[in-house]
Amino acid sequence: MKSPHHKTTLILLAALLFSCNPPIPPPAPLYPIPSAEQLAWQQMEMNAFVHFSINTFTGLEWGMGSEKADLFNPTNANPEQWVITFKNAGFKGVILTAKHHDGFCLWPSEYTEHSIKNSPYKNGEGDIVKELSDACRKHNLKFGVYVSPWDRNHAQYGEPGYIEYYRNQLRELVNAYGPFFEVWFDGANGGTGYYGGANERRRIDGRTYYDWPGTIAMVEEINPGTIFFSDAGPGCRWVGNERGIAGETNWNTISIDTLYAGKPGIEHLLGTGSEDGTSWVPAEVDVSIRPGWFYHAEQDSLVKTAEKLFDIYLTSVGRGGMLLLNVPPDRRGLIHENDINSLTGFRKLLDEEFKTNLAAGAKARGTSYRGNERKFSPQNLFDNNPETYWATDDSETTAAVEIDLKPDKTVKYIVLQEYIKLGQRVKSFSVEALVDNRWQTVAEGTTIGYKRILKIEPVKTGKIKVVISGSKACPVISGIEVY
Ligand code: FUL
Repeated sequence: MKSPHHKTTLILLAALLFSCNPPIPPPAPLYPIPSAEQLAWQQMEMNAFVHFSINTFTGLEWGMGSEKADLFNPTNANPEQWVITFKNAGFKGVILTAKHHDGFCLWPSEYTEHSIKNSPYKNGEGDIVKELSDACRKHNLKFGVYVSPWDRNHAQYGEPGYIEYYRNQLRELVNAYGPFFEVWFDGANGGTGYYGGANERRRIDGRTYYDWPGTIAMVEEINPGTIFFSDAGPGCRWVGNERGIAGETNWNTISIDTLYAGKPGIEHLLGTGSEDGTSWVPAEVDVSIRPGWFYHAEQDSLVKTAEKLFDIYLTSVGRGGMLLLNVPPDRRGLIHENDINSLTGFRKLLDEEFKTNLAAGAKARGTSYRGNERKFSPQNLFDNNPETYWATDDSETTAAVEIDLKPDKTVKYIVLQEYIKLGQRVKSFSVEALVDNRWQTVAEGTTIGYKRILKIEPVKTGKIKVVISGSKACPVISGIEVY
């Protein structure tokens, strides 16, 4: 029989061993960090925007608000065709202009007569918001709405009564067609409008008039977890242009207390975010597949090509942003053939260009990793698991990893991903390729964020090195792909 002393000695020994080698904790979060909803939203990467309304039938981009409801008359509307088109192209969600600046509602709102219920579409029995949200549910895409705060039809626009009306409409929408993954608050306001017949210019103070916190709290109560888009977030922010381009430096962080929707002069800041920003508000890159946001037959020949869409993908998703690509249905109520062709080509390009990850299963050597623990080793970069990562000790803010591709491969793209659950950290990095036994710099950059795609001059190489040259705290990288 073993003595009780023997047992005590064993326990002591184990305790001693454990105290010499306590498990290395993961890096502490670097605040601000994304909410669970923001994280899921960023992982969607690409969504479709649908501008469809009275403007589709008048040829305008901004209706005055005086248009007769009977102008809205799609002959063959088929929101399911839109959804199938978007799904085939790789989009994960759809956002519809339930109401644009002219105030016309695509659902039979009980709060106004300026809606689809007074149009010839399905003899006033149609409801595009319902038809599209049903189709999204059927095909497993997420659904959201754009509800223009500026309403050129409403008589009370500019007065408190309109805010009540706006909130009633939002509540009506969320209750009937929610949950919404995103709600879009557009900052645009040109002043003039029909305003119930007044036909005048009305100014509002964008800082105070809408009382966004009150509106957001109301929607949140019915539909928790919605991402609210505006120039000032809080869920996601406008990227500052409508050309499909996020900043090459793109922080998810920004200080929103001084911002508000429609504030002039903040476009550049919205594109880059700020390194020391106090809130997590990722950038959304909204851009149209056509010159206009609404369908105009004369723009049928001006649909962006598959190649152009691919470039936009690189400057949006490839810079850590969300791509919101507008594809407007035509007067039939269908996505036009030309748009479908471009989208099909775009999807083909994505599949071809990112077909084989040359780093999958590669051997990697890191200059260092956290506590020399396998849990944090660079091998995690290639396991295709977004939950594992390569991290260094807290004291290190630079690091490098070498990826063995042997035999030599031709490399065109490098994809880097930070583990943003613990915050955005990397401030500068470079990528090198070993050519004729010499390291050549093939790409340099600042931020990485959720995803950074670097298109490089094609290079034949057996080894790629990613160098993190500056980071706000120890770098935490979840993936590197090479194509
Ligand atoms: C802008 C609007 O004025 C355009 O008509 C369009 O809806 C675009 C997405 O946002 O601010």
